[in-house]
This record gives sequence, C-alpha cells and structure tokens, in this order.
Amino acid sequence: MVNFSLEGKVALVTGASYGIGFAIASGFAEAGAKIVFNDIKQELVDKGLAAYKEAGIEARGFVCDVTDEAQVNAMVAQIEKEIGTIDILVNNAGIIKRIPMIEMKAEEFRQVIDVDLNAPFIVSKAVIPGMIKKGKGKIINICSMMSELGRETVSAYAAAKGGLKMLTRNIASEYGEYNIQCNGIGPGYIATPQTAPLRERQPDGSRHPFDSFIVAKTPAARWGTTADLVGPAIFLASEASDFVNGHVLYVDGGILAYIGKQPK
Ligand code: NAP
Ligand code: GCO
Repeated sequence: MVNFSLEGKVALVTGASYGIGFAIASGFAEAGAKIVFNDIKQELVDKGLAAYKEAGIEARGFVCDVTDEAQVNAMVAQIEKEIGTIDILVNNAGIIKRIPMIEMKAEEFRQVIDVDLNAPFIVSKAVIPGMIKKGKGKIINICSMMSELGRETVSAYAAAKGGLKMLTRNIASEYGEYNIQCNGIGPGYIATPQTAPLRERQPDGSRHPFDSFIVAKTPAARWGTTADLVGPAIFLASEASDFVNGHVLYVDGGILAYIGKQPK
C-alpha cells in the first residue's frame, strides 16, 4: 500500500501565515502532520495561528526572518527541543519585486535573492543535520515558472528561482545517501496576494491584460488556486516519493507545455 500519510511527522513551512504556504501546511495537517510555521511579524504569526485554529489545526508559529541565520538557527533549535526533529521542510517564504532591470537598484535585487535563494539555503542547512540523525527527511523548495522562463521586470526573482532549482538538485545530490529527498514544486500562476496586482480589474471593469495573457497561456484556461498545490506537496512530503529526488514538479495547468492560445 503506497503511503501518502504524514501521521506523526513534524513539518516546518516557512512564510505560511497565508497564501501557498498556509494551504500546503493545512493539507499536511489533514494528512496527519504537526504544523510549525514562521512569519516575519508577530501580528502575521497571530493571524496565521487564528486561521489554522479556525481550520481545526493546532499549529505552532514563530516570528523569524528566514534571511537571518541566527534567528533561523534559534527557531530550529527550539522546534527540535519542544516538538521534535523536523521531518519535512517547505521553503515557501518568498518575495518578488517587479521592476525593469535597468531601473532596479542593486539593493532591491539583493533583497529578492536574499529571501528567495539565500534563505532556503540557510533554513535547509539548519534542518538537514537533524534529518541526517533521524535517517530520513523531506525538503520541498517552492520554485516557479521563473525557474525555467524569464519575463520583463522579474530579473531578480527569476535569477533566485532558477538558482533555487539548482540548489534543490544540489541538496538532492549531496544528501540523498542519508535518505533525504529534496524536490521542488513549480507553481504556475496562482491567485494569492503576491499575484493580486496582476489580476486586479481595470478602471473600466475589464480584466487586467496580464490576467487575460496568463489564461491564454494556460491550457487549463484558468489561474491556479492554492488548493491545486496541496496534493503534489503531500506526495513529495510522503514516503510515496522516497525515490523521487532532485525533481521540480511543475503544477502549472500545462503552461510550460503550451505555446499559448492563438489570439482571435
Ligand atoms: P505571498 O502571498 O506573498 O506570501 C509570502 C509569504 O512569505 C508571506 O507570509 C510573507 O510574510 C513570507 N515572507 C516573506 N519574506 C519573509 C522573510 N524574510 N521571512 C519570513 N517570511 C517571509 O506569496 P505566495 O503567492 O503565497 O507565494 C509563496 C511562495 O510561492 C513564494 O516563494 C513565491 O515565490 C512562490 N510562488 C508563488 C506563485 C504565485 O503565483 N502566487 C507562483 C510560483 C511560486 P509577510 O507577509 O510578513 O511578508
Ligand atoms: C510574475 C508572477 C510570477 C508568479 C510565479 C509564476 O510577476 O510573473 O508573480 O512570478 O509569482 O512565480 O510561477
């Protein structure tokens, strides 16, 4: 019997007060996992805790900036002391800055790289020793269409998510012998606060041009929802994927396979 259960596992999902992280953590809880999450501000951790409680989930929340190695190490040590070894890590926390490259300040570029690439390195580095001791572990990095494709204004984000794909492959290569599997999930265009600016209605009530563009580029002819990511995440977090390693699973409705609908 293939085991998709996460019963008794401890799952840390970073940046999971809402959005994709919240949906994945909620799905993990339904599959039996104990949920731990962090956010950068106490009020967001509190908001997240209330949302988990409303969903019937007793989560633990920590205030932690994932780019701060000292904060990350302290959070992981506290989790391991109070709850147990982290069996599943989802590096979900992320930001985007949509600025034409030649107008982007170097500091802005660095900020995106820091959260979207350096932080998954920092958090994975903190969590892997416990997984090695336990003899198993699952790391899931939330990549992106921009791990494969570029587009105007997202140079920093694409560089980070492309790097995150290769960090995923390298963790898989370096720690596979310890029965640690590291894979990525590459969401397509998902309706969350991060993409809200790309979907907002125009003053005349029409759809945002980017909204129409994405629907035409997606065979499923719709934006993804956070719920679309839960099954793939449970698969990669469970024993059902113990021989899947270094893979980025694109959950994009078919965008990467499709040239796009011909304009009428
Ligand atoms: P979101 O709604 O913007 O949520 C991002 C989360 O990360 C927020 O809770 C945010 O907390 C947290 N965060 C940001 N910087 C942090 C830091 N330094 N330390 C700790 N937490 C931090 O984004 P989302 O759409 O759910 O995306 C989640 C992940 O999926 C990101 O990695 C994103 O790149 C990726 N992704 C999204 C899409 C999409 O279409 N939405 C598609 C592909 C990939 P604050 O609110 O406090 O900043
Ligand atoms: C953008 C979007 C995308 C999505 C996602 C696609 O501005 O193009 O924000 O980057 O967030 O990463 O997979």
